[in-house]
Amino acid sequence: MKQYKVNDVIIECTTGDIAAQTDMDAVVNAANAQLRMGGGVAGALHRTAGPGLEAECRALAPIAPGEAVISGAHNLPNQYVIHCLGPVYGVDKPSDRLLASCYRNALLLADKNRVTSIAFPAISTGAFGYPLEPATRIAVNTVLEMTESLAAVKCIRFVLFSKKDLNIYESLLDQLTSADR
Ligand code: AR6
Repeated sequence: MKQYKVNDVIIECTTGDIAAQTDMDAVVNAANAQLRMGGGVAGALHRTAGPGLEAECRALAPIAPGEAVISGAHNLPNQYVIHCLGPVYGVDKPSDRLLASCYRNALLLADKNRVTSIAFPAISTGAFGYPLEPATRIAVNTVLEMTESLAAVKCIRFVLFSKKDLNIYESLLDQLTSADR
């Protein structure tokens, strides 16, 4: 797995399943507003977590685009799930700011809860239609900016579904962090 170190935070990229990140304190859900099961990332996380996750989430819903809330992880191999509602591309505007808020708010919430490691999927790039390249630039730039102010979070992992998506993340991180390595 490729790793980058920025401001004492390790940033990693890998392909895989967000529901199988056994070494991470927290995983991020690309949620729907009602924090229900759904497909994609939300389906994978809720299926593995079991019905207790939906039950806990009832009191936290609904959330608005750009927001993040935290719950327990139930049967997932983590301590917490941080649920973010990404923007529906071209519908929830400004989509770029709302997507950046997801990453920022998720990291602020993680740090507040003393999470040391957190895994993100590519929020909004599936059912919500955000093109992967601009979404990657927002994800990576926001995470890089946030490394300056994080106290507890020491490892941030991007979990991508395909090798093609991974290559887009890695080439951007290569480009943006070359001065740090
Ligand atoms: N692990 C990692 N990445 C995944 C996984 C997985 N198990 N499954 C899909 N991806 P999406 P969104 C990738 O649709 O666009 C849901 O139904 C996928 O290839 O999960 O924010 C919710 O209920 C894509 O690149 O999230 C919401 O209604 C990325 O994860 C809505 O979809 C995000 O795809 C949220 O849509």
